[in-house]
Amino acid sequence: MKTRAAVAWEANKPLEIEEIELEGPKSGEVLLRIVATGVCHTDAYTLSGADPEGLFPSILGHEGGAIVVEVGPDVTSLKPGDHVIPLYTPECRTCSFCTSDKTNLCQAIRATQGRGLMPDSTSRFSKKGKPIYHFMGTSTFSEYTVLPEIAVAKIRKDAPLEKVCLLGCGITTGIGAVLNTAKVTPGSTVAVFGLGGVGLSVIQGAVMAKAGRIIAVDINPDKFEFAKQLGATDCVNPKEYDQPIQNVIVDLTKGGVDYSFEAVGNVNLMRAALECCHKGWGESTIIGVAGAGQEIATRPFQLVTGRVWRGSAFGGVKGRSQLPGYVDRYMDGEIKVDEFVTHVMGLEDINHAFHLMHEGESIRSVIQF
Ligand code: NAD
Ligand code: DAO
Ligand code: ZN
Repeated sequence: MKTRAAVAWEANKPLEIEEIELEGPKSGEVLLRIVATGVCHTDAYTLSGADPEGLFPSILGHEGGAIVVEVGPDVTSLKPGDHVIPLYTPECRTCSFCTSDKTNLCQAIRATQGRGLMPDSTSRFSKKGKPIYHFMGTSTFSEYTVLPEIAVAKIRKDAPLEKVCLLGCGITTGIGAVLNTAKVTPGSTVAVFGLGGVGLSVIQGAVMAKAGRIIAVDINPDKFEFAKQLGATDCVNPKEYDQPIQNVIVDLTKGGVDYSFEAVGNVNLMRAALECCHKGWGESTIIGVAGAGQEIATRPFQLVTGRVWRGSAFGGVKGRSQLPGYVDRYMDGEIKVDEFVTHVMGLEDINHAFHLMHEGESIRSVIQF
């Protein structure tokens, strides 16, 4: 079949909107109609060419809301008409990672997904016979896309897909990092570095965990108003201080925070986030994805004296089992999503969505097909 898609033909070039060919679902795969998709920092990172694993040409996009159109042979858990969210972190429920109960990082299709291919090592997308790569196993910048059944979370039909698409990445990641990875305890003090969609959702998670104090850190003061609306108790701009931001936070909290989160992807901030933690028990969670080849550093004595460094992918959330619960909590008013949608546009304007993100003018742009 044909599908209208935004194609990334080359790194650092605008996406091109065009009709391409899409092969139907094979065994264990489903054909989805994408109703809406968010545009995330990670799409921009890969498009920029800075991602060493970025493949071109490809169809980017990973924050989708979709409807199942057709199922391939051997699909048992989905049927046409089901409303779904694509998962860049699948859940096969049988691999050693899925059955470990220690991680959400399913490895069932990791190798082919990383090579921009479906599990049978081929692509479903092409143009004039030339294959176009999948991206993060999701490729939501296309009106139709094909995914493995294990990479699709079925959700309730009354949830608006043009909103809950954002639960496919940033919002769930921030909340999950607090609730599943750090397991923030009531009354504790939290610092979050970076107030994009992910960091703002760390604030949401910290409120849900009943944190006593939530310190929001960003170099763009325009982000502070929404952070406060979500529940931040203090807003700190590192540019207003002439000492390292970790020292500022240690002073502010009389010893350091119980939990910190880095949601920027800056290795210097990752160090600051660790070092603003309280001696003896403070725990820092890295969420941000740093540039290729970058490394983190701190004095090992920071860890010897009780601070803990950890990381979180997709908020530790197992997509097929747990994401429907996040949709329920949104529908019950417990998770805010609508407020994160600052811009809505058609696929033809998707390059403008990237521009708004680079200028720090959007939290999330949502593309509606
Ligand atoms: P974003 O670009 O919307 O937000 C980043 C924020 O950081 C902005 O508000 C910016 O002003 C702020 N910032 C930049 N430099 C700063 C500095 N030196 N000090 C303080 N604040 C600074 O990004 P996002 O969509 O919220 O994503 C944040 C990070 O999380 C990215 O690296 C993204 O790739 C990553 N991410 C990780 C996962 C995961 O599963 N681990 C999932 C989604 C996104
Ligand atoms: O299992 O090795 C693996 C890969 C897991 C991918 C996790 C991705 C987390 C961060 C990506 C940025 C989110 C858009
Ligand atoms: Zn698995």
